Amino acid sequence: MIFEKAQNRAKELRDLLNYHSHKYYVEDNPEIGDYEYDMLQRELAEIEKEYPGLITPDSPTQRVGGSADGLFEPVVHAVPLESLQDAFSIDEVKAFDERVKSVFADAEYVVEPKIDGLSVALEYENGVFVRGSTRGDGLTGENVTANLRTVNSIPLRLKEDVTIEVRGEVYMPKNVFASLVEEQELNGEKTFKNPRNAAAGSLRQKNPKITASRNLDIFVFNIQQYQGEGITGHKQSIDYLKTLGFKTIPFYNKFNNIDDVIKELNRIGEIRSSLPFDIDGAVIKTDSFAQRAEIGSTSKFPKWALAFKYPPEEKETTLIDIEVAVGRTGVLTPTAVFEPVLVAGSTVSRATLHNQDFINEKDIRLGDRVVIRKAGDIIPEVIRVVSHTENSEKYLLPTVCPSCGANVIREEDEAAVRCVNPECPAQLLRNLIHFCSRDAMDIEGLGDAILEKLVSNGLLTKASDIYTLKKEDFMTLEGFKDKSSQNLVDAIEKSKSNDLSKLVFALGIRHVGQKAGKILAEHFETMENLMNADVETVASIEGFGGIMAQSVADFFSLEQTKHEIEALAALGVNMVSQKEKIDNRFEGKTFVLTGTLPTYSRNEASEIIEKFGGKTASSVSKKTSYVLAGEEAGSKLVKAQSLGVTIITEEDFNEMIK
Ligand code: 0OX
Repeated sequence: MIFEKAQNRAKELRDLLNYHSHKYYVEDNPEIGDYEYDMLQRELAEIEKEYPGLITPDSPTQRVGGSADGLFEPVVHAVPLESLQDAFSIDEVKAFDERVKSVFADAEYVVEPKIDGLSVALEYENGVFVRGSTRGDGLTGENVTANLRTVNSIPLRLKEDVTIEVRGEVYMPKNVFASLVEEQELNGEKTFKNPRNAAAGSLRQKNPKITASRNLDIFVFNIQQYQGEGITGHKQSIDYLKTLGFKTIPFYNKFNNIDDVIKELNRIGEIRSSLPFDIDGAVIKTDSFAQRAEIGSTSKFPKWALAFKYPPEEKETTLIDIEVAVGRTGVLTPTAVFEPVLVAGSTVSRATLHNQDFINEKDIRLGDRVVIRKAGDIIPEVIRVVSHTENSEKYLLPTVCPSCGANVIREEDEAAVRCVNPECPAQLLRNLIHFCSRDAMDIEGLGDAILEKLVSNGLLTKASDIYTLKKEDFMTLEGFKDKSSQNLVDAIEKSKSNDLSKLVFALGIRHVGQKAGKILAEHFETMENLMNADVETVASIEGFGGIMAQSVADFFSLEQTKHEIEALAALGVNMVSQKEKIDNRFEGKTFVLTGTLPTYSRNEASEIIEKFGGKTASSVSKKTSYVLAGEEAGSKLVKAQSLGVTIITEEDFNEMIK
């Protein structure tokens, strides 16, 4: 094709594609089929391939695979993207109205849904989309132009060649979210919690192709910057944004009194769960820009707008069961299992009951009729009991651990009931990770992943099993060779001679941190003494409170603990404190070193002297206590003799430090 013809056709195709893209993605009213659209797009791509100079930033071929320049670089917003003040009751809405009306008795309001997505700013120069950024902290966001270009409802070229900055909310439609989660589940991937998180995760992709595959959408609801004239109010501005080709906020009705505003809030609340996108409220905005300017803003939000938050939807159901699981920290967590109910757009059948106090407070019993809602529209929770069944009894958490059968403990001032059995399988991995960690037994190389494998292979059922592991055991693990296996065996062996303080900390006794481990080891000197100590003795140690002492006593009173300590000792793990008592035998003494000592270097000898509280000096004086003389000692030795300073040999020195 000759260049001029190609140029004309390319322009024609771009305009056609932009037109049909708008019909499809913004108006939801396509005029041509997907096939026809693809053919047009392919024709344009072919021309652009032949004449790359014809590629323009607003070409529909540039949505995916266009430039990713500046992705995630900071963008300072010329006009801040303000946030909204929240209101949770109609009274607060009325108070807002009074505040506005006290300034402008004739104020009118626009009510729009509050989309639960991510705010972004879109900048257009002469009608062409040039930059898009996240809200960030409102003042500075991140450049996400390449990712926003993949959002089909964001026009790459406006219908007028205006220079304008707008604000909108990028969101993931509910149905898109549902299929994404289904796909993630199928692939065994971590799933997104809600459409908002999914939208955020999709917009923060380094690869715009992934963003493109997520089918994000946008609603534009604000003009941030615009030089044009004649727009004096919010409703009018959104109408204008619509004519420019933006997909604007779906309803934005104007009202001249607060009662109608409240009716609109209720109407939106009622249709909320049937909308194809998540909303977390409705926004009330003073319509007139002139009035807005007068009313002004606080440092955080405009005083002319308010976000009304809907209370979470509530549903009644029957509590069928309470399941109790033991977490990796040993805490017993009760979960309510109820007849499935549809709440805030999805079916739920389980909710955490947190702990015994929560159950007591609400007097939750098996068989109850209960009210469920979703906190933040996401996490199901039991909010109250409607009625008990006849003859029902108060529910109590089990007194033994459902995982290992050991007695559970509820500490004073603590809501949680926990299993402190160090051998409890539910807590095993966490305990092992802690046991091997640097501040504990410091077994280099024995990290989370290897421990997990050893546990799942059945090679570790308690910490003491670590000391039974052989090189061959590691060789069976993927990726382990002779050398790496030997290194682990050596690291395990080395840890046997750790100080008692490390072992005490490694045992993972609740409330006993590294420092407390050290104090206990130093105080009791042996594991045996520590195990036999009663609560009072432990509590009498400085820095030990009642809770800590009780926790130590509880831990050592368990049969399982006793077995474990015996096993560790039998496998050669050190059970005594090696704390060097502070020995200041050289306190106040000054040594001068001269000549070459038979075995110590000067540095080594100085270190020993200092360790015992002594000092070294470089010249001999009357104040010198000893001159440690080696071979070929020179003038210093002579001076020492003349001053009558005691002269010692290395042999004498060794005697002194014995
Ligand atoms: C939304 C939404 C967010 C403009 C002035 C203060 C906040 N999430 O749907 N923000 C605003 O308004 C901005 N409106 C909305 N509809």
